[in-house]
Amino acid sequence: MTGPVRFEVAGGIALATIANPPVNALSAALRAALAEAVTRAAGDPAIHALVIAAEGRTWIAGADISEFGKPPASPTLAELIALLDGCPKPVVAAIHAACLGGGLEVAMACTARLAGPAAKLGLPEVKLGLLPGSGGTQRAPRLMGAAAALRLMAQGDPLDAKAAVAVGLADAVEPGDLVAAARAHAAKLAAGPLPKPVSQRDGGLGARDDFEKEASALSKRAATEPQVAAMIACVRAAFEKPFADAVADERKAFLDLLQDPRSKALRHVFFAEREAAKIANIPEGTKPRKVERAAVLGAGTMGAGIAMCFANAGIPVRVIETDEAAMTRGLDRIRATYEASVKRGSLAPERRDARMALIEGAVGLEAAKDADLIVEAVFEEMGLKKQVFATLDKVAKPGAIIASNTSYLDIDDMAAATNRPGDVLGMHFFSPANVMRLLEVVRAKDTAPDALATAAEIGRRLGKVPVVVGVCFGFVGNRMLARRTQQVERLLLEGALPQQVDKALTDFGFRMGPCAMGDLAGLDIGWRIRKATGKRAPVADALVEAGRLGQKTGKGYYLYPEGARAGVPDPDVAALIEKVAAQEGVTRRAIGQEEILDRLLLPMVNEGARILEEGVAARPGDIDVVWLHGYNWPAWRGGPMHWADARGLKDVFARLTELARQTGDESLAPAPLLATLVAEDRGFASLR
Ligand code: 3H9
Repeated sequence: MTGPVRFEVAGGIALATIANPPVNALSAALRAALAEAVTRAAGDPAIHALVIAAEGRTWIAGADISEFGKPPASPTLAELIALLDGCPKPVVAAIHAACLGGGLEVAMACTARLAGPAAKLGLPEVKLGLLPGSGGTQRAPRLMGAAAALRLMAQGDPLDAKAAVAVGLADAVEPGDLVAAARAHAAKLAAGPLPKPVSQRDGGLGARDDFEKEASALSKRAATEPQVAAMIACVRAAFEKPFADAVADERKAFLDLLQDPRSKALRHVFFAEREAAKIANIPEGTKPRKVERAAVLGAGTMGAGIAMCFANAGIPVRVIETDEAAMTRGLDRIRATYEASVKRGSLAPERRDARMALIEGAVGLEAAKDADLIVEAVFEEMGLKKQVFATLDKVAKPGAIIASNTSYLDIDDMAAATNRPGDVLGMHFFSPANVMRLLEVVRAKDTAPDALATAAEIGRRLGKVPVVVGVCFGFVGNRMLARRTQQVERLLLEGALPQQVDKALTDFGFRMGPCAMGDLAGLDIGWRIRKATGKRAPVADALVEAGRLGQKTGKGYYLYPEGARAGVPDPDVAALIEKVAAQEGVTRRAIGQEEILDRLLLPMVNEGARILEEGVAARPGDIDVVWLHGYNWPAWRGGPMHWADARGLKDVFARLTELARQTGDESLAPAPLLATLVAEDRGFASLR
């Protein structure tokens, strides 16, 4: 047998070994090869049992997600599973690693499941907006009880080998030679009467009450996540319907979910995240440099957060300040943050101590001399940054990477202050740096490919999602955010109130609206930048000048009575906005939620198109990943560029044209790339 399955027979036991890199996904070729293996084992009188094993980093990662939405190729997964279910000889799954989704459905249709110590068994379909669609919602409850099976499906996180055995999903953990043990087990099963397949087992579902309790605990999620509602209904059917009928219901639910825009968005995110990990336009095989020690310049909020990222990843880091007092304040800030985690119970005291032991304070740039990677997080002022880079050029060891955490400033200018521009790049962390997952890795004009690869690799070591972007004001995330912020100000002037603006975005799926977010961050930050750059935002300026700096002063766009975290609408703000609008000569009008949403999101999409045109982002999916991990864009909306595609670029184009006309704001006119795509009847996805 050729293809993704090796088939060999020894001592009357057949062994089918799956080799379908990278993750043994159940592609059409793998399904066909497995079906052939089962048919051969079933039909050959010299074979008494079959073992299914696999090589590589997973056993089977699930259905091949890239085939979803294409015409189904026979044998389908359901057909393969029916073959296994009806196999007249025992089939033993020898699961050495991750066994997920359709992979677990294959395993559950086998007669027995042996797990290696590194095995992980799970049904992660929920994360793709789906449910197990090949009998998983019926077999898992029969093996582990309906309540536990529903929990496994709704959480989507896999169980390790021991836990899988404890709940009944696997039969035993085999610490030694897994395949040999599976063969021996298969021979033993072949010697006795064939056990009933899981599909025909009576009982095993556990108490109905337990299941209903689990289901009602999920009712809130079920209201917004159709896949959760569907899995509750499917598992409930296990109590109420014959196996075949319940599987037919499950199939229909799966196919419906496959068409749901929310699942399409989540599947887009799955691939976009993996694609973003691949750096465009660097020579193949570029190796990252070694990073054993890091230094962070500046121990303010950002610097301290970045230093914690290194310590959390086990990388020794020196936090460098200009004087003793600032350095001590920074270290105290770090200690206090860890302390809070210990108090909350999310960090063990020993781990706090281990992390603190990796962080060392120092004064003066000389202290960066032995670092392999230096992240500069000093004040956002180009003169100062250039000075720092010029000094680092003299101090840093050869080959050290010198990164700036700037949010806006030109990395090329900083690189020009050194004699080693190839080692200079941006590493833009998002606040709070120890929490937010996005890392914009900024590629400057002369950044060396291996320096870029190093920053991306270190980002992953820090648990971040690195996305490579180019130099421009605000890079990808903040440049697009600026478009939204501009519209917030205009909407408020023209007639909306903060709570209406925020509601448009929270109804869309964001956890927080821009006004509440501004209050949380402090309105004085933007005000100071505007003052320094000669810009105005009449409403936001008036708020700050009235002492309303946000949560820290108990009032901003909202009122925060007695330190409340959630703001309440404040009639004084409505009055202030009306006054400012009158001063600006703007006649306020009622603005509907649909217009608010369009005006907040479409200018961002338009800016995204310009970013793509300029090559600041390599792929539309990269922009989506930036917004998902840096700004809490709801994953089930797929990111701004996917959302625009799903809405239809013709409509996006028409609305932007209309908004530009209505407001007289030329920046809202559709970007040339948008015009081209619409003319060619294509979407952003076609640029991948
Ligand atoms: C399902 O099973 C539905 C059924 O119930 C019913 C069907 C009827 N398909 O993540 P990595 C690719 S739904 C296609 O970097 P890791 C991935 O794109 C499925 N491709 O590796 C990447 O490609 P590239 C349920 C897949 O070691 C490469 O493999 N299963 C699939 O960090 C490496 O991926 C899941 O949801 C796939 N299923 O992590 C599991 N999986 O190199 C999804 C991966 O070209 N997968 N690829 O960019 C995962 O969670 C992780 O990939 C895994 C490995 C943990 C397996």
